[in-house]
This record gives sequence, structure tokens and C-alpha cells, in this order.
Amino acid sequence: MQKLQALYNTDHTGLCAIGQRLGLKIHAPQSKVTVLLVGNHSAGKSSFINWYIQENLQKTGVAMETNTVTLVTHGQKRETLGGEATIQAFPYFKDLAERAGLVGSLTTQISTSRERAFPLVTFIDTPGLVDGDLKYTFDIETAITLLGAKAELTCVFFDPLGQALCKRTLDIVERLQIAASGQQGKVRYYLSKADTAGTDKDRFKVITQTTQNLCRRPALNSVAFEMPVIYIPDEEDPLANRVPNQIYELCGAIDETVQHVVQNSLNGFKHDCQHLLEKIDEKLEWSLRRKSRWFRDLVTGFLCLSAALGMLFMSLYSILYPPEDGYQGAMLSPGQRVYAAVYYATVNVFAISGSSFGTYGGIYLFALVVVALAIVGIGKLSRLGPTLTKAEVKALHHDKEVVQRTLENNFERLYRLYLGESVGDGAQATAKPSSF
Ligand SMILES: Nc1nc2c(ncn2[C@@H]2O[C@H](COP(=O)(O)OP(=O)(O)OP(=O)(O)O)[C@@H](O)[C@H]2O)c(=O)[nH]1
Ligand SMILES: [Mg+2]
Repeated sequence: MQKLQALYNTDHTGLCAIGQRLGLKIHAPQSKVTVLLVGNHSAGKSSFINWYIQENLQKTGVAMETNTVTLVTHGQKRETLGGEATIQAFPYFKDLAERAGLVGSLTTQISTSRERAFPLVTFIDTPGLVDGDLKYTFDIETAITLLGAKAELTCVFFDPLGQALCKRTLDIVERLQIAASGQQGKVRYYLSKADTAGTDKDRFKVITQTTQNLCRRPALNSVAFEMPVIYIPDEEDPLANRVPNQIYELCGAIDETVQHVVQNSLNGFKHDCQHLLEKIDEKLEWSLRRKSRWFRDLVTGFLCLSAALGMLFMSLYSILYPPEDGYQGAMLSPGQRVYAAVYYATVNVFAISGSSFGTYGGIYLFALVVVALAIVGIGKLSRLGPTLTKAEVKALHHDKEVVQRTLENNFERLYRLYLGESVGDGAQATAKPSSF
């Protein structure tokens, strides 16, 4: 995805820069997938992130640990960013953060972890949801709903203790589900900390009660709830992991989302390249057509206008300086001869055809010819709009070559890389990590 981003964002030869020169808005695809974690207080959201990236990054504990919205993302060095810096790093969160009054309660944790698909994922860890008078420093309902719209995957965690009994959690889940209607699998539900749920029978009871509570909500009663059970596996003591654990399926769901987004980005890349090529061809064709017509219009326009002006000048001259012995006389200058020829020819045509146009018919016709020639001449010359200069045509050919090369050299290669990576990621995600 980073490689794809570079193809868009390179300074002069990137697809965005070429698009800008052509007057097209080309947007680089998103570089990462956003996974939103929502749930009751102490449901294990932060612990899941820490386990996924195999780093103790987020504070965990039974107290209300997470009180800010935290973006956990991969980077070159370990760093923590505040609200403003987060908005700089993720400009598409600006509007959302301002609407929910979130700027002061927004943090980014950058980790160098390369575990699982983490380099391609940004997790959003949200504060635990509780009922009562606890005041959040921002409008949590709006914030989570807007974050849900931005995220590609939302995971809702219910723990055996909290279940789906928290009104605030249910309100938010309902909103998220309504916003995600039509996007199957976007909001997923998990029973977290399943190892604390007791026996198989207890666990089953907890799942039933939780889904029943969810289904009481009108917007949720038509949702077919699947509630995989997950818990953080104990790597040191495999015997402690007797309870079935579907945490690796959650990793698989994240992988799937990543693959889906990468595939969309690759298809978008091909589409953008083709769009740019079409636009360049269109411009070049337009320029060619314009150039061939340009010369023709220039010559025709010039000839018509000169003929009209010549005839006008000639007639004025002939009227101002008529020959002493009249136009039938022998002492005619060449100009007067043309005028006389045109004039008498037209008069004769009308006379022969018995037209009642009279003696002035020839003059009218003469004037008509002058006006027609002038109109055609001016019309042709006014069509001579700007055309592309040689340098501009050369630059377009260069851009075309760059886009063609970018597409040919990268589409297949990135697709193969993606297929290779997704196979690798899948294997990694389902393989248990060796240590934590
Ligand atoms: N047994 C067990 N304990 C867990 C599991 N996941 C988390 N915990 C514990 O549950 C407590 C709360 O975990 P957190 O990860 O802080 O929960 P959270 O949802 O981030 O909590 P808030 O940020 O307060 O909303 C911590 O003491 C964790 O050690 C799990 O899978 N099994
Ligand atoms: Mg937390």
C-alpha cells in the first residue's frame, strides 16, 4: 500500500501531479485500514491491541484506563502524538474531531511493531462505555458514530460481566449498525475475556443473554448475531487455554478487510491510470484537430477577408474616381474593369432573368457578396483559438509515457506482491506467536 501511495504522491511524476496538470483531481488511495474497537469499560479493547501488536503500548487495567480516543498505528519510530499533531498526520480526522469536540482528547501511539497485518492497520481504541453521570470530555456518541463511518471494520467487545447491559453501549451499537446497514460484516460482535466466563454452559448463557439484550433494540433485532468468543491466550501456559478461542478468526477478519481494501486500491490505481491516459489522448487529439483546422481556417479567413476588403476598396475607388467616359468607355483601369465586369455581369443576370430587381440589383448583389465574404472571413479567423505549443504537446507525450510505464511496471507486480503478502499475512495471523 505504501508503494502504491508513492506512485501517486511522487513530486512531479506521481499520478496526483499528472492529474493536477490535466485539471483532474486524483486522490491517492488510503494507505491503511482503520479498525475501530468499541465496547464496555474493561472489555479488553486495549489488551487486544497490545496482544495484536505484541507490545505493551496501551494502558490496561480494571480502572477506566482509556479516556481518550487513541489511534494506534505503525511507524518508523516509537512516538506519541497529541490532538493537533494527530490531525496533521491524519487530515481526514479533522472534520470529525472538530464536530465531536475531540481534538483535545485525541492521541496517536506510533509503534514500530510489524506483527501480523499491523503495518497496514490503524486501530482506534475508544474509552470504555459506562452508564451514569460519568462525563466524557467530548461527545462520545457522536465521536464513535463518526469514527465508525470512517473505519472499514468495527469490533464491538462485550465481556461476560458487562454483557450488553450498558445503555450507552447499546445506543452506540445501534447507531453504528444503522450507519453500516448494507455493508455486511462491517460491524462484528465478540464476547471478550471468554476465559473468565466459567464453564461452557455459563459461556453459552452469557452469549444468549447478550444477544437477547441486543435484539431488544429495534435497529438490531433483524441482525443475525454471531458472537465469537475471544480471550488473550496465555502463551506461557498452553493448558490455561482450554476454552475455545476465536481470537485468530478476529485476526483473519482484519486480514480480510486489509485484502479487500488493497484490492480496491489496486483496481482504483488501474482505473486512475486509464482515466489519465484517456484524458491525455483526448487533449492530444484535440490539439491535432485544432492544428489542422487552424491552418485551413487561417488561409480561408485571410482570403475571404482580403477579397471582401479588396472589393470594397475597389468599389469605393471606382465611385470616388469614375472614368471620364463612363464604365462603358475604353479608358478603364484594371480595378475599374473588375468592378464593371462584376457590376454589369450581375445587372445583366437580373436583366436576362427579367428580374424586377432593377438597375440597383447588381449593387445589392455586389454588397451582399462583400458582406458574405467578410462574415465568412471574420468567422474563420475568430475560430482560431489557442492551441497547444510544441512544448506542451511534448510534455503531454512525456506524461503519457510515465503513466503507461507506471501502469505496466506496477499493476501486475503489486498484484503479485499483494497475493504473496496476503498468503503470508494469513499464515502469520493464524500462527500463534512465539512470545509476548
Ligand atoms: N482473563 C482475561 N483478562 C483480560 C483479557 N483481556 C483483558 N483482560 C483484563 O481486563 C482488564 C481490562 O482490560 P483493558 O484492555 O484495559 O480493557 P479496556 O476495554 O481497554 O478498558 P477501558 O479502556 O477502561 O475501556 C485488564 O486488567 C486486563 O488485564 C482476557 O482476554 N482475559
Ligand atoms: Mg482501554
